[in-house]
Amino acid sequence: MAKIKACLFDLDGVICDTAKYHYLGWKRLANELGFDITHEFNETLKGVNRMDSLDRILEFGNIPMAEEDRISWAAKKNEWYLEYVQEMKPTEILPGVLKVFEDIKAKKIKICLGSASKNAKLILELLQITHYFDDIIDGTMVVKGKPHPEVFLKGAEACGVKPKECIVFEDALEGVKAGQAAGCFTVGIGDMKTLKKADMVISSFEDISFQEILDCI
Ligand code: B16
Ligand code: MG
Repeated sequence: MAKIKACLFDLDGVICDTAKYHYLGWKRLANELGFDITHEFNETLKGVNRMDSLDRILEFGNIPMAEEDRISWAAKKNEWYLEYVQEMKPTEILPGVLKVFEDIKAKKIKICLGSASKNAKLILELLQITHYFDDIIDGTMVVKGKPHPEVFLKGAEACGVKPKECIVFEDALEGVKAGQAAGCFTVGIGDMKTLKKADMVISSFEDISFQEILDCI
């Protein structure tokens, strides 16, 4: 394995738990359309971009919808999501994340965001962690959603390094697939069974140091 020169971080589920706010938004949308979504179903939406998530939800609720209406429902969901995240504070940064950022910086390795979210920059601001990032690739900068590797290929390019010199940190299977398709070393964060495709799986940044991760590559 090549020397690691950049770390590409997913946002939702890796740095903070915005999934619960996405869930509230999608649930409200489903309810207004006359059906409901479960927490389990919401799990399958992790890492999936806004329009693809909406398509999966409409399919789940068996609701055919014209393109124009899909766009306006997606916009409504986003308005609700923005209301919910308004009060997010640095206390919502997941355990161990700041320590891992500091350890990466100390080794002069770059930090880049690789998120499907079009609201990623706002969330980084609310959490007051924008200054840690050398580069940010978010949902406004990619055409193809995860599991397509575009977001991580652009992340590596923005950092001026090769994909094989990057570690991707991801909580979603779609994101792990994207990281692998890009040719990066992938670290899954969360459940071993769901993320077993990753090169390495950890339950949280609290349980392992950055050096221990490097030692596994
Ligand atoms: P937005 P990530 C993803 O963020 C979320 O996991 C996913 O649930 C969400 O639908 C997607 O961003 C799009 O978000 O509606 O804010 O553009 O995990 O790639 O950081
Ligand atoms: Mg995620």
